[in-house]
Amino acid sequence: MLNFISLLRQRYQSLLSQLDDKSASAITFQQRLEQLIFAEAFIRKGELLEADFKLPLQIAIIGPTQVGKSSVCNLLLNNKLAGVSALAGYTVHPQGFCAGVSLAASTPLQHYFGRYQQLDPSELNPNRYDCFALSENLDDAPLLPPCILWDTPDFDSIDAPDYKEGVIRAIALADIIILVLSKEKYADQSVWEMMSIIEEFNQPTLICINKLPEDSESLIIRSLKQKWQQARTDVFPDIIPLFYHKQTGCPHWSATNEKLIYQLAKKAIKRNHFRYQSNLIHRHWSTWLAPIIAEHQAADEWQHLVSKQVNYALIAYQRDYLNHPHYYETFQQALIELLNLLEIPGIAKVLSKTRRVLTWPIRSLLGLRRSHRLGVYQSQELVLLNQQAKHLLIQLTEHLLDKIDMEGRKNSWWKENYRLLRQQRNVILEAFKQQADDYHASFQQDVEATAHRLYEKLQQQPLILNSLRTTRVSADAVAIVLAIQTGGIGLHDLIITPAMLSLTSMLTETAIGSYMNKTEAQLKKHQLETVKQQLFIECLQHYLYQLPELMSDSNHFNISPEQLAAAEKQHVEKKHGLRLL
Ligand SMILES: Nc1nc2c(ncn2[C@@H]2O[C@H](COP(=O)(O)OP(=O)(O)OP(=O)(O)O)[C@@H](O)[C@H]2O)c(=O)[nH]1
Ligand SMILES: [Mg+2]
Repeated sequence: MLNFISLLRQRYQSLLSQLDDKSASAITFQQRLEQLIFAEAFIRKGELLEADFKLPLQIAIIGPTQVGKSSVCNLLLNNKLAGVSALAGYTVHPQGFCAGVSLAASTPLQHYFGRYQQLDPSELNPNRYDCFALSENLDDAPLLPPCILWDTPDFDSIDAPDYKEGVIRAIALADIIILVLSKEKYADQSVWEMMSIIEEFNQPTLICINKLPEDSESLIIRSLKQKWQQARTDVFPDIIPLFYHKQTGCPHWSATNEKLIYQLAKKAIKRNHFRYQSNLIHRHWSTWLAPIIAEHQAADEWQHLVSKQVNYALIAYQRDYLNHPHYYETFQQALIELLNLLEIPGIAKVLSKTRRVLTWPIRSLLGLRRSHRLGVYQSQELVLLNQQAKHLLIQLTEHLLDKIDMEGRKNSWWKENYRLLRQQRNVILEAFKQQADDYHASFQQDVEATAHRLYEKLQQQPLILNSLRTTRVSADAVAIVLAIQTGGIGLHDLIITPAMLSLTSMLTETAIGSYMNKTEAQLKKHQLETVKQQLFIECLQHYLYQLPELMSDSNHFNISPEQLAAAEKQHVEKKHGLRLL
């Protein structure tokens, strides 16, 4: 699950970098990105618990800028370790202070913080955010149970977005939260947004109201309670009012609240972490995945569109070639091959030469063009197939333009697909042409096989065979062969010449007529299936289906339905307690 959440986070991050900061989608994506960083950090915390590192109690002091977080941290540590300043956004790194525990006990935290580097507080650089510090508090801290106390950066100042990830990591790590607020800041939207997001962590919380003016305590607490109830569904936590102590220059923690943090520590129950983790993911799951599902739907729609166009192309292929009385030539090629097999004296030699021209057109074409001695034979079928492929791409381009018009601002997927189709057009057409040439060349074997079947059938009818051998076919055929050789006529002209007509009529009128019709129908059926599979499905449709996969990760999530399904499965299993280790 961590891998999938990290992947989602990365994709949201790169998409966000492409968006205009102020756009509505940028704001939504920013929110989701934050939720994902929270979830990622919380899952990492779960990994620490699972590995049973016996980590000390973690307490995070959080709050908006200048409320006195670092001052409260020092107060609790009974030491001046955290940097205090009147400059807003002074603390920019999570800083952990080991109170009553050794620094060595915090070693696993480097794994938790991932790309964040652990440094000594003296090494922290205010201009580099991806680090955190850990140090030991050597003084007695009577208000704290043994723990690591974290001073954190603010989450509301202008620069906060730059270092917020550090705050999020410290918060997700914490077993206890100490929220520090002041009279000026307790009502800020940023505070309650944050408190709402982290409710799912179920961390025992304490609120410290710092810089409190005399006599304003009850009024602020009442108003604060309202704010809490608007943002959260859990019980309103303990409040500690902190008054300024003139002698120390620090807030003052009253003796009556001395044991409060010890009591909170007892409430910090780690064993429920996985339930909270799964609730957290469950709460946001559908929102996080919505744009990915939208991409999958667009891809499905695209595939539907492609297969519809492929079907139209196949219908056109049947209408304009297979079932076209003038243009269909494949079976006629079988008949020419039959002529050859009949070995009619006088033309056998000429025919066998011509056969190479007629039945191996692609291979011959090159030779023919080079020699210029023979007319160029161009397969009607190939011309038509390549035209169909071009037409199909034009139709798809038009559909994509319509889609872009219809979808308004949400059309980036379609725009990108349109761009890719235009960019890949020639590659696709060239691949199709190549595939069509290969098909056409290899299909001649089926043509020959058909001729052989007819010939075998004729051999069972010696009377017909003999009369065929003595027809005037020979004289006509020689004339036709010569005509083709000089480039005067093409194959479809040959079909309607007296030679072919006499051959075909002879065959259809004799006893093998029905067999011949059946053989022709079989050849056509097989041809349709071959063209459909090899050219339209495995070539054209395959290329077009895969087009969206060329989209760049910086513009699109590009998370496959399989990846999504695997993550869904893991999520459901976790939800039902079957934790995957
Ligand atoms: N008057 C008064 N000032 C205080 C009190 N606590 C802290 N301060 C002052 O408030 C300023 C900010 O204190 P910090 O503890 O640095 O506040 P912070 O929340 O850590 O601030 P950032 O790190 O910038 O987010 C400092 O100048 C402190 O001296 C208090 O109780 N009363
Ligand atoms: Mg500070």
